[in-house]
Amino acid sequence: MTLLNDRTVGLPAGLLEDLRAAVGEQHLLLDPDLLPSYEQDWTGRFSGRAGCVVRPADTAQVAAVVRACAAAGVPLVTQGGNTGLVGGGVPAGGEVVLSLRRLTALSEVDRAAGQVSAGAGVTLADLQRHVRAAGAEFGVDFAARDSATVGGMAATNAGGIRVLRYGSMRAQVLGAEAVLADGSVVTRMGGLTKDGTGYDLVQLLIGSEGTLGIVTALRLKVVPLLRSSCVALLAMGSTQAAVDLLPVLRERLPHLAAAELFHEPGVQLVRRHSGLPAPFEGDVPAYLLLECLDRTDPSEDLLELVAQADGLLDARVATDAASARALWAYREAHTEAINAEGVPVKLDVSVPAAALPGLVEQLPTVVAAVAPAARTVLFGHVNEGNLHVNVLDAVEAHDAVTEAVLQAVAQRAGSISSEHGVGRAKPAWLHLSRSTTELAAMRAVKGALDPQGLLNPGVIFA
Ligand code: 2HG
Ligand code: ZN
Repeated sequence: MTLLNDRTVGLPAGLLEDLRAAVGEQHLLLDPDLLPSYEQDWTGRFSGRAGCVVRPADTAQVAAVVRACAAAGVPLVTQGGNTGLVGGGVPAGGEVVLSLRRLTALSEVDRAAGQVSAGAGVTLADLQRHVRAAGAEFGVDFAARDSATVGGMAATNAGGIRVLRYGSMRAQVLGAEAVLADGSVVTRMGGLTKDGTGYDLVQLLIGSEGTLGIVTALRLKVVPLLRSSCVALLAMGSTQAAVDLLPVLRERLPHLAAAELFHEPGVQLVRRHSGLPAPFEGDVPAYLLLECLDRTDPSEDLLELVAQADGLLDARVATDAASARALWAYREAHTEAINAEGVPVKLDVSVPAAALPGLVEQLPTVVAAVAPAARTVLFGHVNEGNLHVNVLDAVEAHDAVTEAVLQAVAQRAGSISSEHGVGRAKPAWLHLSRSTTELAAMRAVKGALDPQGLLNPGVIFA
């Protein structure tokens, strides 16, 4: 039976038949009741109608879908776990949504090479469980681990809480399989750590947000599994004091695995929605969460640092796994607590570390100038100068808030997107971080690899 609805009537005749042949009746979704979860991001900030959704099972089926869409001239939007925060995996209207969540193959961990192969649809949590069972660890971690997929993480060059130790997603990727815009397949899954044979196509795809090709599998580095952890939550006298501590942390804590910064407005929201008790008595100017990971107990070094840290007002050190999780909750629950309050203007920026305290101080004023009733919540990954700027009660001033914040970032030689990508949210501001020459080169690459503009149109470039 062919189910036609007002979405699919826009698709050229024959395309639905080709898509059905490519993925099978069951995995071509046309029923309007089944589509909404693919048509909206979970924050409720981006939505658009899908022409249909296809759920291929492997690279060959992805290639068949892309060939069919290319022949029909119909654009595609690739989607993983749909945890993206810039609208890069949500249709704008009428595209074929290509969900890669069924590509869940995992290879055995190659102990000799320290590598594993994963299908694009493997969630971060499943990858972590898989490699841990083999006595290894994966070098990227963040709060959306249960839903985010490795394909989406590669597409956005995801960062998270372990970047200071292991680098972002790009640093974990040693190979990939990808379907190009004409349906041809590039397979470089050999995992060579040294390979000087010309352009690095795999790395070109990382961070390209599905605009240059569709990554269907990845060859990933694994890192040692370190079971001894020590977590401390520091109440700092100021953001400046937290930033001033960075060189000391790097010098004194060789096992440092996370350094997260947040502030009182975020903690208040987290407490309101989680019921967590106040971590310290009274308001705290800046919170710094530190985690050390090692083979043997790293707590001595961390305790020593805590005892001597300049600008420290108070500290809590977790002595067991449950109390470590409790301290992490103050940081990890930020995103959900913010969303429980309403739809935020959400920006992800980075500046040189030395410029971070000035930006933290200036942003609430900059926002208030264009949205007087707004509540600004700032948190992020302090070592990378990466700040998550969430502004509540300001949706009607979305573009003005975005403009004001991103200009303040650009004035400090920062990036308008640190780890979430450009997506559909920020193409209009890309020029603040990229020169005209760079943008022209990027467009040339896009034009060469996707001349019909079929892959994620409207993402990165307006
Ligand atoms: C995090 O660090 C994520 O928790 C999400 O990058 C940030 O919700 C956000 O703004
Ligand atoms: Zn983050």
